[in-house]
Amino acid sequence: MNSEVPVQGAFFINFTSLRDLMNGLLTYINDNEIKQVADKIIAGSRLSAEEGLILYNKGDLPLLGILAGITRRRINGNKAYFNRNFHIEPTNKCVYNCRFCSYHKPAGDPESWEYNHEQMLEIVRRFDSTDVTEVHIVGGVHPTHDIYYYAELIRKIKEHRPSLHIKAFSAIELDYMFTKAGMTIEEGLALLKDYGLNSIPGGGAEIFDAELRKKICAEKSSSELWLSIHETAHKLGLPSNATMLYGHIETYSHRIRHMELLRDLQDRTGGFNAFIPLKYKKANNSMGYLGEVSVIEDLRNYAVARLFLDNIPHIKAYWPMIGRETAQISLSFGTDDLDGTIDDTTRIYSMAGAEDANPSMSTKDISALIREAGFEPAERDSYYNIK
Ligand code: V47
Ligand code: SF4
Repeated sequence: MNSEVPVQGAFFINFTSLRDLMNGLLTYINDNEIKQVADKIIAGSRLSAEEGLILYNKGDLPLLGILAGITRRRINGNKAYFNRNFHIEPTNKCVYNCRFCSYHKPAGDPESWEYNHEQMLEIVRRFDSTDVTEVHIVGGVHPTHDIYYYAELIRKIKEHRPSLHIKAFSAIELDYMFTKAGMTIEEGLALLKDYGLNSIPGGGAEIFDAELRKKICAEKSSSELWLSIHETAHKLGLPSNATMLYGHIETYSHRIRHMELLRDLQDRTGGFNAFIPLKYKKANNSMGYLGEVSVIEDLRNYAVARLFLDNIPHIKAYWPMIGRETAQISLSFGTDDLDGTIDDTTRIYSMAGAEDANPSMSTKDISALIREAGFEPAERDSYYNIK
């Protein structure tokens, strides 16, 4: 039997000698704490919050890359996933006013928009002759569009293209719809599922610490509500994603606590498909004076997420936000999913100053980018079945 398995990018080592290799590497590290954490990772043990913090505080980029590379290969082998998708952003009018948001505009603003059902179906019809498999629908929290408006939209999209997977509405949009309709979370989600909703995207999580939430998105639904909506969705058979907005005023402890709450929920339900770290982008919002964290910090953060979230199968590098090159490099720091082809259908990040102003990649482009990084492209559906 050939025991050679890929461990890091293009070079290959024998797994039986992994401990020897790591022992060799670890002799160059003078810090006992980080050595012990590295040992636990190699043994495949769960990290405590304290150990996660040690990684953030003391783990240098090369070590984190090697450790996250080992873990990502245990979970996902050499595969890097992507899908064929497009977005619909129904409106950027929003009743809230998150300080980091560059997207929402008040009604009457020349940059505000609001699509009706027919205009959104027109976007769906544009993809009729293509083999997209998923539509991602997220927008602002519109003051008057209620749950029936969105349920009807889902019904019409499904009627037009039954096989299209509908991943729609952040927990924040859902909370507003349910409250307005006087429904419980369970009733609201069951209704949308009945109309054809298939899964829930990860937005609105931001950072779960209540004090920070007061400072950056005071009006938004609480962390408890966000978690409760996702937990209920999982129980109803709707999988979801989780995000974390990082690189603003949070500390490493806030990031670890955020991920710990997700890991606890995932232990209970198993319903999260992917974790998506979202780097704070500074253009056109009121927190721009903070600047942005470096690409080194992005890569360290991906790696710690991969190492800490041992029960969430996929770590997504959302390429329209961080750019193709960072997304490509991130594959060597624990990520295994690059999201999808997008086809220039999202404005959320271009308005916040994203690297890619007109995000669109063909499956050929994504596959080439993945191969160049030493990984194996895997086109997936929305449940991560390989197509
Ligand atoms: O919740 C808003 C973030 C999120 C900024 O589930 C910003 O597959 C950075 O959740 N800088 C919405 N981030 C987008 C989202 C998402 C994206 C891609 C894939 C999936 C998925 C979900 O965008 C918001 C907020 O955290 N955001 N403004 C900004 N200036
Ligand atoms: Fe509204 Fe979402 Fe922007 Fe907050 S992040 S202001 S909820 S669109």
